[in-house]
Amino acid sequence: MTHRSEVMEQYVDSDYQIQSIENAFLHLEDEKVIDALRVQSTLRASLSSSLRSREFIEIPPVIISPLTDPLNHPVSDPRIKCYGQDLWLTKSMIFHKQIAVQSLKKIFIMSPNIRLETPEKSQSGRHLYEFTQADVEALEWDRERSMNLAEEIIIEAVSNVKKEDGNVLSSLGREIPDWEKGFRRVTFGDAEKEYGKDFEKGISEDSRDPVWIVDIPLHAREFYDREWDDKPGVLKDMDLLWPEGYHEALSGGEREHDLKRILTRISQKGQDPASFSWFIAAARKGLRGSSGFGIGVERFTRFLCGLDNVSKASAFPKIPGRVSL
Ligand code: ASN
Repeated sequence: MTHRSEVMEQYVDSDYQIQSIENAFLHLEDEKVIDALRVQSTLRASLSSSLRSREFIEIPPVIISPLTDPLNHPVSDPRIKCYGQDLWLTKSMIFHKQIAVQSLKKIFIMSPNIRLETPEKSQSGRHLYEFTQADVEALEWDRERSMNLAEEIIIEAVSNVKKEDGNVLSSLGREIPDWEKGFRRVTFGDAEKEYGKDFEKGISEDSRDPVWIVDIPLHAREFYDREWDDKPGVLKDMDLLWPEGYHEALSGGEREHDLKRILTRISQKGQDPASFSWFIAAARKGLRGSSGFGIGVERFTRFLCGLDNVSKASAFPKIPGRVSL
């Protein structure tokens, strides 16, 4: 029997930059990185205990699957062919969440995601091509309940980090105010009218508290978020923006679960239903509605610590366009 390894080549022609091994080790000696990882450890524990205390069950992450998030922006999709199946690295567990809540009802996953973003994203300070999201989903919850839960667990996490890592935050010169529940909400339409296309940056920079962006139009999102019955073309979804210019904190929404509507939405996006055959089979069997969200753990850490770059919130940061450990 012969063993053949399949090499997946992505961005082989791009102008990538090889990070030296010395730099990778120096990164782990950087005091800011050490502080950030300490804070992140408290953050993970807090998110997990907030969710567990509300009877959410943690399920293990899925790393490779025939089913993953199509996402609404171009990323390169590495595929592994094995056991006669095409498997993709997980970009998000959105469909697995929808399927798992049918029986588990309230779940969360500390989910590693791989998104091979274009190398230009290396300059954003906000992108890692391997990151973790705290991904949450609840059966028969509407968007309102998910937003309420997100506010509670975020406020609890900030308070726990201040309590347990107050000295770390002071050494970083970081002060975070105490927020009240009921974060401000702006519709996607109003945000765009006021700030133009790059409203995420404008709103985040102008705010001192987190801000919700709600009702994102269909063209700007994937097919799985549910459309309002009385507002066609507008989705029952939301993003949360961190204040002080730290951009996106989370994204989520109410999910489409009706087979006919799922098929229509896939075709509106010009996508191939064959890519989602496992999810379509689940919808054919019958899905109940759910809602949820995913919080970027490294971006949350970046905000908490006031870091200039999200790479400092990772022990082995994967920056698009760079090779690293
Ligand atoms: N986790 C997100 C959600 O729950 C989806 C994503 O990461 N694309 O909506």
